[in-house]
Amino acid sequence: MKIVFTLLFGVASLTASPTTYHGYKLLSVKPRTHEEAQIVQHIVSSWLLDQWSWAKTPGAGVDVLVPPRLVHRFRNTLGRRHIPVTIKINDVQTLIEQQVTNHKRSHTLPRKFDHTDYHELDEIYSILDGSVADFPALLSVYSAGETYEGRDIRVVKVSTGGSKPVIWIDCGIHACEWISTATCQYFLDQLTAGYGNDSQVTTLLDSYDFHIMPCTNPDGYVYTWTVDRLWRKNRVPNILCHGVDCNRNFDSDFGGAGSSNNPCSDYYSGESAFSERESQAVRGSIEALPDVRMYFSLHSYAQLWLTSYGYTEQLPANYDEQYRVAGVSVRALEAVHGTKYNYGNIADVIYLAAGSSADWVYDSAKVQYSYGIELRDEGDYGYLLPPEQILPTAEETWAGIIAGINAI
Ligand code: 0X9
Ligand code: ZN
Repeated sequence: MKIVFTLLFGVASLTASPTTYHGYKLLSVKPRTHEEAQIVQHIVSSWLLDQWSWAKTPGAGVDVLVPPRLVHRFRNTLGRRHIPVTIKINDVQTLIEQQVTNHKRSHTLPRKFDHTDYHELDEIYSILDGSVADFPALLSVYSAGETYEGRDIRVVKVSTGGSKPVIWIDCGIHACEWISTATCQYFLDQLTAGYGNDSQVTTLLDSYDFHIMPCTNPDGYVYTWTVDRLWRKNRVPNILCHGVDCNRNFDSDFGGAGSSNNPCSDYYSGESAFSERESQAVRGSIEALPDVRMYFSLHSYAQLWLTSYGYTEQLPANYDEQYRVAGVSVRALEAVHGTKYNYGNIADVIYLAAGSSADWVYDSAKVQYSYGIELRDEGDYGYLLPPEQILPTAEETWAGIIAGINAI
């Protein structure tokens, strides 16, 4: 995850001993002026800190992960300039242990969906196998490719038969964003349990096929369970460090703003567009489908419903229409648990991010409704969203997706 750590302790990480975050704090910094924001950015980049969130407007906080040896200095440096700093997570390792170490693996792999906890990859795939066995007429699984480490990148097709227009959903392209992977499992559960029982789901499946990629980056996901809970990229070996940010590897202004050509960066775009198995898998599956109507890529965190573009401040030709449908989704989402979302184009609402899947899908695969969704929360827990929030997060997101589909 962190450049400093990887460079200094690269040898340790080769032996795959778990990365620990004892004493690491997630601090929220609130610069009030442009000048203060620049000071914060300078400290973050020169101290090689790991920034978890970005502010589009001064006054909004940014979340920064600070190692114990720098916590005091960080707070003093900003305190002297009267820039407010508050603690969001007091000890990152404690939260990680609650989620990873305490996850009691049952002796037999689960075969049913469970939204009370996060699950390891083999558990997720076992649950999928169980569902296919339970709903053979509705579910089928196909492989979209194999990762560098030889893991299957699976797609679940939910179809009542024939060939209908497709809704595509992928989850977990960024390994540490566990709520994304968990939310895809909830969608599959809703679709299978709901067909014939829930009128909304039945109508949806009478009109559309769903293709859902529940874990787009399996190598990275396994690594977050075994070695580094905060790992983002895939696990290909580069010369100095591991991993490519798969959401910088698509052919949408590849290598442009918001991506890095440093293999040790969390935003490393890779050697060339589509150099990675994971982005190839998404491209290949989508290109194989004749009529994809909507694309959703689930991320965390920030509570945003994003449209293209990420690589430019310019707007797609049908922006007004995509924005309208995003608004419908966000209002439906908010109605479920009152969670507040912002929506709009990636470049305006979050930051410039070239090479993302959503932009490639819109520009090249010509899918007219292409959304990147940043799920809960707003940084109270960040990537370490407690398992108690899986169900409410998934419920509200599902409501947003259904409303969006019904609005096109
Ligand atoms: O930087 C990213 O790739 C996304 N943010 S994240 O914190 N999840 O890494 C934002 C990019 C926009 N989202 C999509 N294009 N899906
Ligand atoms: Zn992400």
